[in-house]
Amino acid sequence: MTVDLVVSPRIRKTPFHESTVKAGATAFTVYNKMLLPLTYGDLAEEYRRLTEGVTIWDVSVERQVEISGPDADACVQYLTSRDLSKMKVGQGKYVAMCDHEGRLLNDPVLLKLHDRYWFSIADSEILFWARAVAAERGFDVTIREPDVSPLAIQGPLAEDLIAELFGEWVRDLKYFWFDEAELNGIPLVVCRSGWSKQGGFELFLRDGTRGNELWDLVVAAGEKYDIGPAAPNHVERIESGLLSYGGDNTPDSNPFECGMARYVDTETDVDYIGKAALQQIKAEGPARLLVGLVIDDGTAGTDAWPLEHCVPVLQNEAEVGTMCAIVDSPRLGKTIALAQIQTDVVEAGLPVEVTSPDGLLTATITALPFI
Ligand code: THG
Repeated sequence: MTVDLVVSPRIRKTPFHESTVKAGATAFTVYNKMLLPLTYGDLAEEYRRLTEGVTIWDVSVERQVEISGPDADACVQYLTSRDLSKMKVGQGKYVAMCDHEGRLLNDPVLLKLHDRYWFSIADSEILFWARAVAAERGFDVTIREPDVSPLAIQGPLAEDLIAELFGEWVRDLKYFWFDEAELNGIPLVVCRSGWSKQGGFELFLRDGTRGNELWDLVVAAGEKYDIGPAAPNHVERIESGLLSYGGDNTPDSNPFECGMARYVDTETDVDYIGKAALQQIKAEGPARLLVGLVIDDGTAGTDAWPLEHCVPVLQNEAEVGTMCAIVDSPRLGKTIALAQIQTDVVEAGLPVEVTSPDGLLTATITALPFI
């Protein structure tokens, strides 16, 4: 039986969609109201290529929320719980956006271009939020979703490939820094970034009509590096401790409970939404922490990818947290998980138990990242 996908203007195809289908994408999900390819049918091979070679990912779903105009600096700062006063044009920063209670609304990569900012967002409605805040505050800004779609090139061989396509200058880009560039006249931003710790770049396509052309150019140049199609990799990102917003946290989590403490500046003169709440949470200490779990023995039904429901974490039969992701790590040879666990339990450092199809499994709490 084949099931056709019904796409409407509500659920959008990406500029690379045709290429991903041709390359053999076998599963998609919806993210920011757009189709995100998840795999090309062999996750083990995609993981191997990502950790040893180079892969190409359609991550157009990381939509940009663009803020420009006379008050852009002030508006962007007010939306961000990180001090941006030293941020330079050409720089990107991983940031937290919080509400007035300090709840995490999104964890974008923020790019500062010469005349505008892009919040490169995870899966939540930041366009509405930013427009509402700007209007209520009277900021003189224009906020829109531009025609910009990131294509990630990830893996240890990514730098050689990107240098071949764009020149040796890309090797000097620091993490999250970027520059504007063209490939065959296709307008792009080339940024050293991506949702893996294997090294790599993102090409922000600035003309959605030319996505398949860009895909083909990268794949042709990547042939000699044995490039292959892949997608944000659940196993690698858990090993690397990268947050999946909405996957690892609840709508009530604050950034301290999501492993984002180092991106919250509470001792700063700049003002931003949620600052007082975040100062108070920091002073009192967060209720939970995002930590790693190493499962002591057995497998916890890890083919259930991703976990459809978060499951309780127990200690002496009492619920002390929630586990929302679990995988077998090829590089560690262990089953590992991400969980939000009560701070006092984390600090005590004693083993916990997770519920699994195999029954209760003992697990050791560990700091992130695993690798
Ligand atoms: N690329 C782009 N936009 C994005 C993502 C991306 N938007 C949503 C989502 N991914 C944002 N989430 C992350 C999470 C972690 C990192 C990048 C994006 C990351 N973290 C490094 C770390 O944790 O070690 C470094 C962060 C730092 O120290 O500044 O890279 O992938 N365009």
